[in-house]
Amino acid sequence: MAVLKVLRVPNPVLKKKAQKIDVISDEIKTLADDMLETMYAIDGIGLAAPQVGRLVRLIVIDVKWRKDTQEKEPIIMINPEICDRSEELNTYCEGCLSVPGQYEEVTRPKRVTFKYTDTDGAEHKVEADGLLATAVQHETDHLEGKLFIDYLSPLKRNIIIRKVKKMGDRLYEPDDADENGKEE
Ligand code: K1U
Ligand code: ZN
Repeated sequence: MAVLKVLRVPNPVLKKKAQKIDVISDEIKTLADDMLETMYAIDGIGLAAPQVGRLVRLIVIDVKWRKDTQEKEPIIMINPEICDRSEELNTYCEGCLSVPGQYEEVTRPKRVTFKYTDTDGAEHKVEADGLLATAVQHETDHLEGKLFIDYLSPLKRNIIIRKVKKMGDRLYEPDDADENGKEE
């Protein structure tokens, strides 16, 4: 397994639509394992294939991940699709591994029903709320080339992109933030 490089805004790959996976090849299974290793290595709860430069419809999520106990409950989703969204909304302060160090409130449907294929080719349909519902929506947005900052005003979005560009390739350190959690 390998830790992959995660693309950051404004990389144009992040704005592209990912392609459906027709064959669950060994290459796709290895990519899924590498994405999980990458997600755990940088403390994420999700990761989508476009974030590691692969334009295929593959996401991984683990909302149960706890670094201290190493408790894990990974889900690998091939061709995930949201089939139903609640009218009731929920606001969550989201982050993104492609927009390091930046957190903003995003309002989305509170509950969703989604389906996906696992690496053995079995189909699953799941009803979710809470963090899983938010994470599935965030990750499936990545497959459409949409980022959480696209829900913000153009002004806020451009300020965030400028901050991430300024950061270059260096790792985000929480020390970069001031006492309000905002970066210099
Ligand atoms: O897609 C990604 O870049 C991963 C992203 C997923 C996500 C975070 C928050 C809400 C929805 C989706 C992250 O994991 S960023 C890390 C993070 O914000 C977080 C980490 C642990 C618990 C909660 C959030
Ligand atoms: Zn993201």
